Amino acid sequence: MSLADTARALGKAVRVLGAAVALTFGTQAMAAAPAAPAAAPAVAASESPVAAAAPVAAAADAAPADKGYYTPMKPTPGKGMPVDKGWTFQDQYSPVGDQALWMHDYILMPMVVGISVLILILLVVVMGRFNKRANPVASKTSHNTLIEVVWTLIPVLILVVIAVPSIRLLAQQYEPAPKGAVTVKVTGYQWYWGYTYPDNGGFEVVSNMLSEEDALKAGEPSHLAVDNRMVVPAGEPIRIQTIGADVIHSFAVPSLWFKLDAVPGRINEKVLFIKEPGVYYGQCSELCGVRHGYMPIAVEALPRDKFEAWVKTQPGGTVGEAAEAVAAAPAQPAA
Ligand SMILES: [Cu+2]
Repeated sequence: MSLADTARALGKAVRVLGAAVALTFGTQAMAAAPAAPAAAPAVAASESPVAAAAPVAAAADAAPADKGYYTPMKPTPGKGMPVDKGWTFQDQYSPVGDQALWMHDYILMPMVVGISVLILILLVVVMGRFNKRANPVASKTSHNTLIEVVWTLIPVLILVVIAVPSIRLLAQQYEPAPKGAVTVKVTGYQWYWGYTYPDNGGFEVVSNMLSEEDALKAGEPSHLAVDNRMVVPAGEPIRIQTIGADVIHSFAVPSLWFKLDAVPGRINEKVLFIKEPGVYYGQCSELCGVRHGYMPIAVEALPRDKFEAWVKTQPGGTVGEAAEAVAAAPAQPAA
């Protein structure tokens, strides 16, 4: 056992003893049910402190959940944000993004490059072999059935090959969120975002861009960091609804392959699935006025328990039965 392990074990043993004392004197602060069985092994804490401490530590962590707790997550450099000298898509953190990026990398780009090179070669050949100098007497050929069939069929086949993954991807993006999914209503304002949680008490989070100075101080990318993020659970489908309060905005997060216009007078809806916890940045992507470039988006995906703890920190924030049903439901399969 290293020195650090010993210190940690000692710390936990102290916590176990503290819990035992609290129970003895009937302190109500402790969550009684999970802590009670843990109190018994407290006597043996000096012998096997790690094993005995585990349930108590869990109880201690769970205790403040009733009032909720939240510490903004530090973004991971290069994840969910643009990178220096980046020239292609950002890494993807949603199943739709994985499939779309695969289609771009393995279907579209090879075809585009192949066709461009083929056409370039054909052009050069035609310029060299069929110019006026090489053919003083012009050919009178006007039809060639074989060539005409070939140059009709090949493009048709190419389009069919593109159509299959393309339509599959499109259909996947139109799949509605399952019943009971967390709903976030995203409202675009001139020039900031509002995130309303109708299933969790109806509170609205108003999100404004941080100044460059404040963003860098917080260790976040400037012009992308915000004061209040849109917090959502990771690993489950989320129902995003967008609307514009004044003009058309567009809610777009490149690393989640998500873009949905926010139009005044109508609600647009699309499912968002974030594979893992993290901070993902985006921007308004519809020219909406003078400060269009200064209304960034920051989405923070958290494990469900931490998301619920965040909800409880919000004014009137509740975690209802609908939210529990989603947690129990099987997650959307990765494509
Ligand atoms: Cu906008």
